[in-house]
Amino acid sequence: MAPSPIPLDGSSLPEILRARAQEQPEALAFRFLPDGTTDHPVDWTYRDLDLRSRTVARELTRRGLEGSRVVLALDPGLDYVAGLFGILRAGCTAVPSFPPFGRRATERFLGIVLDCEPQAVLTDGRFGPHVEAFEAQYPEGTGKVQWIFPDEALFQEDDDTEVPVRLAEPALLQYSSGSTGEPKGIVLTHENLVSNCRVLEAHTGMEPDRVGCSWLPPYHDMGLMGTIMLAVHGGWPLVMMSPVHFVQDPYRWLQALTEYKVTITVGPNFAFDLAVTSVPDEALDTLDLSSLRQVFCGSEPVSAATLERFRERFAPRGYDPASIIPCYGLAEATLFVTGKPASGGQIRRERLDKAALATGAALRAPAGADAADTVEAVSCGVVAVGHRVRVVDPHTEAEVPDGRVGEVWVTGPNVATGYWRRPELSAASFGVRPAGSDPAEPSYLRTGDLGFVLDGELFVTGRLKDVIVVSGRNLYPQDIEVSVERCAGELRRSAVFSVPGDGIEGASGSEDEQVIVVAEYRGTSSEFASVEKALRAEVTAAVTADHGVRPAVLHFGPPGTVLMTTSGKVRRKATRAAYLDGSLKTFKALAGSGAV
Ligand code: 649
Repeated sequence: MAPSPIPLDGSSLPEILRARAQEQPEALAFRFLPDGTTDHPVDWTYRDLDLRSRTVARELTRRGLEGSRVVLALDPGLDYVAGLFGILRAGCTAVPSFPPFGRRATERFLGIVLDCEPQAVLTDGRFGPHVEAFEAQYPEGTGKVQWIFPDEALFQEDDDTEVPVRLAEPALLQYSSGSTGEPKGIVLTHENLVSNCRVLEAHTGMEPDRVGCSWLPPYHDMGLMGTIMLAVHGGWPLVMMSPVHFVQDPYRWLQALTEYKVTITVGPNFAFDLAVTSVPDEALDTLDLSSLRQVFCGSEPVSAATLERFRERFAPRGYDPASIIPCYGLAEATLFVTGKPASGGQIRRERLDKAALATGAALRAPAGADAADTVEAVSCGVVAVGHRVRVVDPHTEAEVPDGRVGEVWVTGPNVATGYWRRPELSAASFGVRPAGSDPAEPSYLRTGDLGFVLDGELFVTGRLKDVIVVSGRNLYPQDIEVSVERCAGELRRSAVFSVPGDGIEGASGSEDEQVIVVAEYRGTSSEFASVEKALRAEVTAAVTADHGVRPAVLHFGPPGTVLMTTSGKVRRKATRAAYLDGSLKTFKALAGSGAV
């Protein structure tokens, strides 16, 4: 199953797939676990993927769709992968999405369709009966859409209708996972897609017996560009399951890692927490994680405490903590920006002076400093080969020295060309240069993330838009959220944000921003009623002690109160908007003003 060295220079991904199908037709390409367990795996070789994706391409070509945008709205699975490569092979631009089932998914799907105005949508046959009503309800943007259902009839005979693709042409429009109201499509060229694979391969090296495993949604950057495309580019097998099956029972992820001797996998920080808390003791001895060599952890702040708990629980089952790779990236840069060096050994963590960090200086805390006065930061590693990261003062746009917090700016071949049909926003986000730099320098992407560089490694501290400024100190909501969630096992998720001081009933009319905590309580209304008072006191005490600020409002609600993106990130702005317009979920019978 050793991947053959296919010449990659100047080739696009669909061309690489074709070469793989010729040179290693019988090699396993994808193994899908339809129910999330290892009981009924479905395997596709490179020949299978080649055939299936070619039939999709042929259908698109037959319909005259070359050069057009095709929304890929299928459930996670093998047909999704065939659809993706079929669209690329037909010379179309793929727009990854999910099927429009359910209110939220339909809203987001519609947002994407209205923004990108596709010529076709490749979606689930179960949507067929709903097309007419859907078009009648949303006439603008859907009128010219051709609906294509990849059923058996589509996957038939085999003829070759490959369209040559040009590397500098758009291959994919990636919509970010958060926005419903104002979707932004990131335009990625074939060059971007290949570049991302190449730099990740350079970063991770090439193991002869690599096997990947992913339960990530295939319509977001990490699942799509990080796992599916990387596997085809490298020619090694990828074991996939649906994110739904992972979330229902996270043991399935570890079971697949064990069963298929997986060497490389990936997940956001929350997945590692979930694995620790939800795999029962009695299941532990069915696990063997000793084949794992590279375990990527990115897409949200990487917590040293989480990784430590994961190590404690799974090191006895063969997990090697040196395999973890904290990493940072974003869809605007196709995916990958920084990661722990492959030869990096243990993760790099720094204990920093909390008060200094709040003023923008990353200073190592003196040995023996009180834990309450320090923050533990995990390094996201070194920048991808061929790329450059600079940390810039977001107001003056001048580069700041190492050890100072500023906005992370990135340049290099992974960086997208801009947002679809948004020239002004694209220029402001993608076409900037640090103040005083040579105009001959390449332009940079402003990531909107804050971080600092220490000894050549990037530490991400938070998002510029989320930072709360109280008395001249920068507070990072995710740090406050950790304090909230540590208070009680029944508090599972929280969102922290600020509102102007004069906007709150019962709060002093000060100029400062007021901190609002929204938290989910896992229990019934009456259980909540019995603990509410104690909970309020505990959360207030913890936040005040850890961050020197007293929350003005604690809003508790049932699971679902905190708004999330489809990739599992907290949507602080949306939660704030829902708080302000009174639409947050709450324990109704008990709702008071919430002021403390
Ligand atoms: C970030 C994606 C980074 C993201 C992933 C490399 C099988 C298994 C593994 C494998 C191959 C096969 O969140 C991913 C690099 C994966 C290699 C896998 O290899 N994109 S996003 O556009 O949805 O969001 C971007 C934002 O997320 C936050 C930042 O705000 C960023 O702007 N973010 C982080 N925040 C804090 N710390 C981090 N490490 C963050 N990474 C992303």
